[in-house]
Amino acid sequence: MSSAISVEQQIKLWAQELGFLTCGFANAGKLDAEEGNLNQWLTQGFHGNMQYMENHRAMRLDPTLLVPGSKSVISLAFNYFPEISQYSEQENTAQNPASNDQNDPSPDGFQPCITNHLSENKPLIAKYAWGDDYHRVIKDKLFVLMESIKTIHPGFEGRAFVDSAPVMERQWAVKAGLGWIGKNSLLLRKGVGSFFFLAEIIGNIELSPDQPQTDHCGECTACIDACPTQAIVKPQVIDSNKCISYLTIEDKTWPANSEKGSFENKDSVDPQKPNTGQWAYGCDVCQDVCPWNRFSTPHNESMFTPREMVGWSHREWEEAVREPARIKPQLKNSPMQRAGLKKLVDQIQLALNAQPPATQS
Ligand code: B12
Ligand code: SF4
Ligand code: SF4
Repeated sequence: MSSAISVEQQIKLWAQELGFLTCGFANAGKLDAEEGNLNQWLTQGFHGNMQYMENHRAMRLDPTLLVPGSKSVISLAFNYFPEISQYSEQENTAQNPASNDQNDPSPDGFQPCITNHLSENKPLIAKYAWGDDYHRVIKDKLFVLMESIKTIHPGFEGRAFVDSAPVMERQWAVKAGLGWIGKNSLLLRKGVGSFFFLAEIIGNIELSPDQPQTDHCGECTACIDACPTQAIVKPQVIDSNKCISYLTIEDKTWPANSEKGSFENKDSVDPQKPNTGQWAYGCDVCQDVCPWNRFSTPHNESMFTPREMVGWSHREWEEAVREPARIKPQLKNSPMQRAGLKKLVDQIQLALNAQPPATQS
């Protein structure tokens, strides 16, 4: 390490070299301010049947219980915004920002890419899931970063996390100065948007904390207004039971109710559950409409190269539903395995049956 730069600067440099969008530091300790809100969210049942969200509550609020002896949280963001769009044949740059001024994210005149839906309804897959499983891809980079830290701090010990542990990742990202939590509850970063994963290294060295950024949502409510199922019940609060992402990824009782036997057609779907429309896996609506996402630029991570199925036509999807063996190879090393093939096939069928939303001009 060059003595001209600090340990913090050196870690940020290594993170950048590994392809992370940004990296920041926070002192490890209890997230006192979050305790009441987390308890309230769980008491209201907003976690649906994600039982794991009820577990390890003390650890979730305090990383020093998860990683004993830890002093700092190194928070990192990794871009997954793809070059192509499922909504149109054009590239994602077709979002045609009304303004490129990073200080003026005014939604006025902004053409979110969601309005470019094809008239042909094909099943939509959330962008984060188009490539190889991010858990593995990003964790490997975190391990490399930890090894680098050891070269300047031989006594360094830490653990790496990506969406895999009781860690309040967005709250730590805020503390580490990566961005602010938007009304859609996701971490947003000025000049970048929100199409990135969060990850952390929780370790035993002290690092100077970064300054939190201010909130830049302002008067905008585009995500709340656009959510197809009204799952954003108030700013920053998601009722998972209503969220398409939850239904299509996490809720193993949907769309086929295991008690009622297998899913046959859309009429057998529980009418009490929200309509997931064209979304076969995950949902990007509250990000697609966010004016800050006009600043998204494509990632250059080869492991996130989209699976062929992302570009399939309506007919190809119909064939795949009739013959799920065609889908199976597409799921190799994919985060979409989380849903399981059967649930996924049911959701693709539902999406094929869905009415495409009226194209806005
Ligand atoms: C559970 C979970 C979900 C659930 C619940 C969503 C949620 N917002 O919590 C479901 C399945 C719905 C989900 C969906 C998605 N997720 Co998710 N998810 C998680 C996970 C595992 C835990 C989040 C968590 O702790 N939730 C618990 C609640 C309590 O936390 P919270 O939302 O921040 O709640 C706060 C507010 O509700 C507030 N609050 C409560 N009551 C009140 C009252 C008032 C008045 C106020 C002001 C506030 C308030 O306080 C709470 C605590 O601070 C994280 C990974 C991690 N370990 O952090 C990924 C994570 C948040 N998900 C992620 C992604 C990418 C998604 C999707 C975009 C995927 C997709 N395209 O389909 C969607 C987006 C949906 C959305 N708008 O949130 C990324 C987000 C990256 C980013 N840029 O922010 C994460 C960080 C994973 C990762 N490592 O990258 N997810
Ligand atoms: S992911 Fe979709 S359903 Fe969930 S809050 Fe966002 S827009 Fe609503
Ligand atoms: S759409 Fe608007 S309110 Fe929602 S997160 Fe983006 S800037 Fe904030």
